[in-house]
Amino acid sequence: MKKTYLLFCTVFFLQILYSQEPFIANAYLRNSTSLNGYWKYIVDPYENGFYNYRYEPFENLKPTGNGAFFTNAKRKDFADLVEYDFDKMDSLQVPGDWNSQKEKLYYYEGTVWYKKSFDYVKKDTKNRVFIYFGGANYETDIYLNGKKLGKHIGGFTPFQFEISHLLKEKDNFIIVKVDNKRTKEGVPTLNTDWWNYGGITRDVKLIETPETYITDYQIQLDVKNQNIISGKIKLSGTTKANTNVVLEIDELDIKQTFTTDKEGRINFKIKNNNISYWSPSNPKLYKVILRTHQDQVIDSIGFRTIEAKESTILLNGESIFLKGISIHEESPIKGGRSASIEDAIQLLEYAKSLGCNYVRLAHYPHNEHMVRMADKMGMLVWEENPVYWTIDWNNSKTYANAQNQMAEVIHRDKNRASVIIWSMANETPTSKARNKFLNQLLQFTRTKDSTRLISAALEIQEHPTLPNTKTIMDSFADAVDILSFNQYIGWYDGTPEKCATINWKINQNKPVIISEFGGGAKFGLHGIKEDRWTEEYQEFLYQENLKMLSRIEQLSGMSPWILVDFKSPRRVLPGIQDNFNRKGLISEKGEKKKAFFVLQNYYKSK
Ligand code: GCB
Repeated sequence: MKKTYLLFCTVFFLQILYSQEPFIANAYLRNSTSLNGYWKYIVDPYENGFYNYRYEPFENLKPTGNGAFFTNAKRKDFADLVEYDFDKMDSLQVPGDWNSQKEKLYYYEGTVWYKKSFDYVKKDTKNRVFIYFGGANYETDIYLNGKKLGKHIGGFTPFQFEISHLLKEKDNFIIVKVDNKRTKEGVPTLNTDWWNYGGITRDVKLIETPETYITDYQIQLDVKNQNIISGKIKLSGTTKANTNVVLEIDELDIKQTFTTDKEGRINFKIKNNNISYWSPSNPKLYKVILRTHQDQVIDSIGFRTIEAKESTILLNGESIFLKGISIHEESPIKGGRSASIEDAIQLLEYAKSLGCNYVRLAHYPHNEHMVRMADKMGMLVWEENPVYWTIDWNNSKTYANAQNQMAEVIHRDKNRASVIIWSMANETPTSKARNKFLNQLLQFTRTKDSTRLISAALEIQEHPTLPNTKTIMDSFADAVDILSFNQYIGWYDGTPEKCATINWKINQNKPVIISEFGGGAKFGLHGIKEDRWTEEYQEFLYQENLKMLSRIEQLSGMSPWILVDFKSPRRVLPGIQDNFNRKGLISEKGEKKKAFFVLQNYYKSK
């Protein structure tokens, strides 16, 4: 009885948490009002503004009392006791992590409260208004004018709330509690090799729509027929049923009207023989317009197909080798989490100059500028769920969290031609519970998006009978479309000379992508090639690895670790690491190391 009740409570809780109406499609290009800029903040390690002294959340109390930070209380008379005042506090820039903005918050993991005031006059009184967050790490509680809008878990995907009912023309105040504490049940969990940046790390905006509006759509090339554009459109609002939606792609002479069903949905197929297919050498994007009598959305969409056939990857039916590099979401311009379009362009320009046609966005969904720019620049993309290393495999909340993050990144990026691979996880230790977790996630991903390839960064094993031979013994390798694995021969496993002695026996008849290999070097440190941390060692490691990897029959691509040195609290070697993982081909100051040119030459030859 007790058990059933508990299960009921968990399911109920998860439903509340993850059943908000999904955020609006194409928030990126819709007309909006930015709430970026300076926000007042209070650092609250004890969550004093959230719980009273009996550790009861203020939001459950009536009256709430002056202690609750989300009420933005002000002292009303001489006797009134209010022990905080947002308006007298310092400010943080949004979007941005707090760690790199304030020296005192460099290592901080906990709660910070943000506050911003704003006025807003609707264009039409009947319109609806939503507040949209591109991302905040890790758990976020959001309040408008003292009322709770909701909570979001997951540091790397968007969320929104409708605020039409609470919005005033003057003096609104939005208060956001962001908590980046790591937890054992979290996704990611306690242990990672990157900086746990906290804060409202991505754009915040207000989006105004008519009462019935275009909430979602997916428009792409038909998987089975390259002369057909197929898609789905969805309206939300009281007049969503039986409404006409016009789809226009001028350049293809397409202008068609469809009518929604009872649920406000449309499924369509349009034949067209003149489509110029999107690819790295032809990143053609079409202006696509969707229009109802009230609403209009404009997007830039590329049309391409992607398949894995035996051991080759086919882009628009033609075999392609993925010349890639792994990237963390860190700004090469000012350090910290990257958040701007300039950061995205800089990172992708680096990858271009390396000769890449592909990037692995590790180890979590990056900000939307990255995939938007990848679409424009002709860069293929691997996107990844932060199921990293050890996860609490048996915990249903952990699973729900991972699945929700997957759903949100698919929801955001399903119209991006550049995105070709959804990665489930990175370097997860095999076990029954882990296999069940990942298989469930994979099934879920396929039902959400059956048009892209699925992979995961796995690990290698010693072949059970053949000496000096590496293989993949992981049942999840049978489930994925692309077999990817990380390997560190020459760094964690021996020195670069070892590469020459290694053979590969990979039994899966699938395309193979080496999702990681690499080694550390401090830019400007020179010596003999046997001397670890020198640029020469890293250069040698790349030369030997590239020779070794070319002995893999099914090799279809790679994304070595990593484009730029990045911050990690695990990396403490003084004078060399100083909190940076030094496996970058470029230093955090933008200086190219010798190994950069080894990989560049290899890609030129491909
Ligand atoms: C890995 C991880 C990556 C680490 C890297 C390293 O295998 O996937 O997150 O940063 O190794 O440098 O050790």
